[in-house]
Parts: sequence; C-alpha cells; structure tokens
Amino acid sequence: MTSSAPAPGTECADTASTAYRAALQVIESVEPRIAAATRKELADQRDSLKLIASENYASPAVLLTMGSWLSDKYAEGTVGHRFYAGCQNVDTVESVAAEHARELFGAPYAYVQPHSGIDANLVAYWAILASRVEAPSLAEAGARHVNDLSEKDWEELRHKLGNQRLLGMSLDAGGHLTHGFRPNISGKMFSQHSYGTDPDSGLLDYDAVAAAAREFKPLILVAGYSAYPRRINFATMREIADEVGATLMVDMAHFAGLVAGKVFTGNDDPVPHAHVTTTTTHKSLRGPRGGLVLAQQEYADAVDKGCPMVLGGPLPHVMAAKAVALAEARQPAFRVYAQRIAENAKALADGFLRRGARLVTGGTDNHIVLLDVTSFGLTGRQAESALLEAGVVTNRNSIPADPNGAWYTSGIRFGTPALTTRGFGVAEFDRVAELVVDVLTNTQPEGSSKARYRLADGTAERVRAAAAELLAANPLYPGLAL
Ligand code: DSN
Repeated sequence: MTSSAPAPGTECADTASTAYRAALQVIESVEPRIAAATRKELADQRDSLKLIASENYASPAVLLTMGSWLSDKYAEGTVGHRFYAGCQNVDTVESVAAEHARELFGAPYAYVQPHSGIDANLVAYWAILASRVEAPSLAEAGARHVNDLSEKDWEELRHKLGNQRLLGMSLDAGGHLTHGFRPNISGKMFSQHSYGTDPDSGLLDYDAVAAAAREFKPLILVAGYSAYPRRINFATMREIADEVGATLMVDMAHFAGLVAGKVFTGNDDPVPHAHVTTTTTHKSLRGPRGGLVLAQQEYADAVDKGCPMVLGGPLPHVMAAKAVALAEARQPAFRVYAQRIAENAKALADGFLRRGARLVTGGTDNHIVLLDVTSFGLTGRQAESALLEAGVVTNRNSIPADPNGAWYTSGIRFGTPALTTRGFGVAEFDRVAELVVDVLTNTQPEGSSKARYRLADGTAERVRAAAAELLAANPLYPGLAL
C-alpha cells in the first residue's frame, strides 16, 4: 500500500473482526440468507475495482455505529425540542454530530437529520421557501402561524409556494436530478430553468449563468453537480445570486470530502459563499449513507424544522455514525486522503488521455473523470456492461448534448474516492486507465442494439487477473477476517 493515510479498518482490525463475526452469527441464527448476502457483499467489494464516483468504503467504526439500539428511538423534532419523551441520548448524538459538522466545514449551523441527499435538498428548498415566501406572507397577514391564516390567505400562500423559480445545472452538463428535473419532485415543485456548459470546452460559462439568472430571475440558484469533472467558483455564483436576488444553494454531495479535506478552499469552498449548503455523507466524505444541511444563520431556524416539515423521524443510529465519520474527517489523515483523491483523479485522466481517450472538459480537477465512449464506438450502456464483465464497476452517464439519451448515454463516469481509500496511488490509477482502455478497445457493439456488445475472447480474464494484483496489494479492510 502506498498511502500515508491509514485506510479504515487498519486500526482495531482484530476487534472489528470479532465484532463482525459475532454480529453475523446472530443474524445467521434468524435469517441465514441475509448473513450470506452480507458476507458476499464484502467479498464482491473486495474483488472488484470500484470506480463509482459516488461510492466509498466507510470505516468499521462508522459501520458498527449503525448497528445499535439507537435505531429503536423515535425523536421527531430537534435537539431539546422533541415530540417524544426520553430523547436525552438522541439529543447528545445529534448535538455531537452537528458540532463536528459545524467545526469541520466552518458553518454557523448544521442539521444532521436528512436521510439522504434528496432529503437534504428538500429540507433546503423548503427552508428557503419558508423564509422567503411563507414568512413574508404571514407577516403581511398579521399571522404568526400558517394555521392562523384565513382559508383565502392560505390558498394564496399555497399557490405562491408552488410557483417559485429555480435555476440549476442541466442534467447532461452534470447537474443532479434534484436540481429541478421533471421526474423528481423538485421539477414538479418549481418552475425550473437550466444552465449548461460551453459546447466547445465543456466548462461552466459564468457569463451564461449570469445571463440566464437575469432573464429567469430565480428564487433559488443551485450550484453543484454529480458528473462535472471541474471545480466551481462559488464566489462568482454568489455574486450572480446576489445580483438577481436569489438564494444560493450549493449541493456539495459529491465533493464534500474535498471541502472537508481542504483541497477545495477559498472560492472552491462553497460553505462561506452559499446561503445553504447540502451534502450526502457517504460519498467522498466516507461516512454512513445519509445527508446533512449547513446554513448561514438567517436560514438556521427554517432548516431546523426539517422534521417534521419534510422528513420523517430521524435515524439516531445513522446520526451517530455521521458523528463518528465527521470526527474521522477532522483528523489530519483525512486531509492526506482528500489530497490523494484529487491527485489520483488527475492520474486517471492523464492515463486516459495518453492512451487516446476523449474526456469531457479534457481532464479533471476534482474526483470525477467523465469518459466519452463514443470514440470507442460504444454507448455508455455497452461500455458499463463490458467493464463490469471484466470486474470494473462504474456507471454510465450522460455527456453534454448526449446523442444516446439518458438511458443508454455516451459516457462512463469514474471516481477515485473508493480506491483511494484502499490505498491506490497515481501508479495504480494509471494502470486502471490502461485496463479500462484495454476493455473498451476490445468491445464491439452487436448489431444495431445500444445495449448488446461483444468482448473479445480473453479480455475479461486478462483484465480481472491484472485487477486482482492491484486489489491484493491494496486490501479492503486489511486484517478484517470474517
Ligand atoms: N446517486 C448519486 C450519484 O451517483 O451521483 C447522486 O444521487
């Protein structure tokens, strides 16, 4: 292993092994199929090159924290203000997690209840609507609470809440479904417009974003992405938002680990610039599956009402695991890890470019590399399946102006957070680029199908054997034996 930052599982591996063995025995005694699937999932994750940009490997400390009786407690409301009795320990858990989040990200306020990134974004949207639409309407009507409004005033407010505008990055430029796209509730709640990227460079064009904002006049300007391989200047996005009177909401779900690890600082760090920042906790941040919201003080009270405004009861066991993961992210080793995520993405991108592949935006300066597979004569779907057959786990992704649509797509999105956790460095990522190019150059589409393909004989075996060497040298959860 070439990493100077210990991978999760390195410490206390014997204790973790004992804990997992005991836990699996208990599970096995009730439902053996679940124990078997859990064991098999670890084996599968150990044996494949996981390059899905939104996935990672949480530490045993994070994973073990989720398996407790904290799960059994109802705690709707917020710290010190619950709709149930007996929440003193959940209060501790939620307070500790929020404190770590505030300290880690330098945010005035943190809300750690969201169950996912979608939930975090919904909490943020409704907090902004509550602050900017509901509160002024209540004040105008001389009411303190929505229940005090007349039927007529309530209907007018409901109409206003449902007719606000949101401007976010288009899906094919790398934006996320929750940034106002019709299949998602955000697209049904808001009148939505998108900004894209420059057709030649693939880069975000801030003048075009400003022009769209001036014309559309959104209540909310969303910045953030799930498939854009570059950084965003959040100071510029805030200037655009301020000019048109919009609230800037940043979804940093993908790159929160790079913010936490101080790879993204200054204008690359959204937290000081955005009114509200949302994230998931399980991607580059390497925590449990979940979300959180950070806010400037002016939005704190509204965000704090996320449950029951938007969310069901909090998941105390997951909030506890968020606290553990955030504590890990505050350690110096996490900064080394985050730095290596970005270095490794660059090595992967350079490895592709040197072998003649085409990348959206020509490279990367975050953790994502977006490969245009049309140069291999393939759809994203064919490339994804061929790579999987060779033990390389990725996901197909749209590229700007994608000729194959959102289902088959023309891109493969790669991310470095997971394999960096295993200890892969730049040499290993260059080898990964070589293996991916080997698979794609040996894959042919079959007939006119956008899904069927044929992998040349021996390719899967050759690539799997090479990957096995890399994986064996960089074990997942070293020392953890079930
Ligand atoms: N599923 C996440 C991703 O892969 O980017 C976003 O929701």
